[in-house]
Amino acid sequence: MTLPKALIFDVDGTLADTERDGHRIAFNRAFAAAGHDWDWDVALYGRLLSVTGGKERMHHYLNDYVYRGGAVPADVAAGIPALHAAKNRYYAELMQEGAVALRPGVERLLREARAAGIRLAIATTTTGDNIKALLDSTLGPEAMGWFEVIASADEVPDKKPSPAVYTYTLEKLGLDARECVAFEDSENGIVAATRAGIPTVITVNDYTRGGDYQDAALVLDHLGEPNAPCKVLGGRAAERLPRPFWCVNVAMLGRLLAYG
Ligand code: XBP
Ligand code: MG
Repeated sequence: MTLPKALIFDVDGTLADTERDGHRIAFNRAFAAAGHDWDWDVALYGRLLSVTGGKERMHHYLNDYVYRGGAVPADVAAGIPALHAAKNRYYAELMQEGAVALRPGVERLLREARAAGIRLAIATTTTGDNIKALLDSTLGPEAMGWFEVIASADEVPDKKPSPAVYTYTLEKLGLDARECVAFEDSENGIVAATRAGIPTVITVNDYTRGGDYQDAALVLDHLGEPNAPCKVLGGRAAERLPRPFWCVNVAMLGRLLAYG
């Protein structure tokens, strides 16, 4: 059985529900601290997630929701980087408090992959500090070292759905796309990974369920745990899975690649 040579993970929404329970709350704290009456509730944040990148998301919100097509005042636009930096400080605090847990099956699969000698990488639109805050609080400070390549907005400014963060990751790993499996949770994520040619497993969350994942190898509700089997929601390889199927493990990822 040929195993994948590397697993490449998105962070927000894939490793953990950081969007709803982390970034969203941190944005709201930063807005309040700066005296803005902007409030991103759970539903509104779901709509704003169509724009990747925290700074880009704030620009979009100001344009479409606050100033509604009128010009955003220059001083408000100029305040976005500082607001974003404050958001990231609140985000780090939330992670330290343990506000967000990893999604089912994530830690299990990471540990299985390491035990099998499969290389690990991260390809995300968020920043290195935010990745570290999440991994430190959920897996411990050594977990950053589990990932041979960490490709974030710090390394690759082009945000998903651009494939740039994935092509950069492949280049650093020195691997072909079809030797790897990507893990994503969103439409922007599947477009990015697919444009880079990487077979992709989607684990949907409350924000991304119902998206267009026709290019995915597999669409699941999560990666599965012994006490919480995953559900198959779709994907090109769905019909060819071993039965009973309850979790993503390294052996089935090898078969997934073999299906083509
Ligand atoms: C994640 C994002 C990010 C986060 C917030 O997308 O779009 O903008 O929402 O992080 P993906 P920043 O999961 O596809 O990588 O504030 O650091 O942008
Ligand atoms: Mg994501």
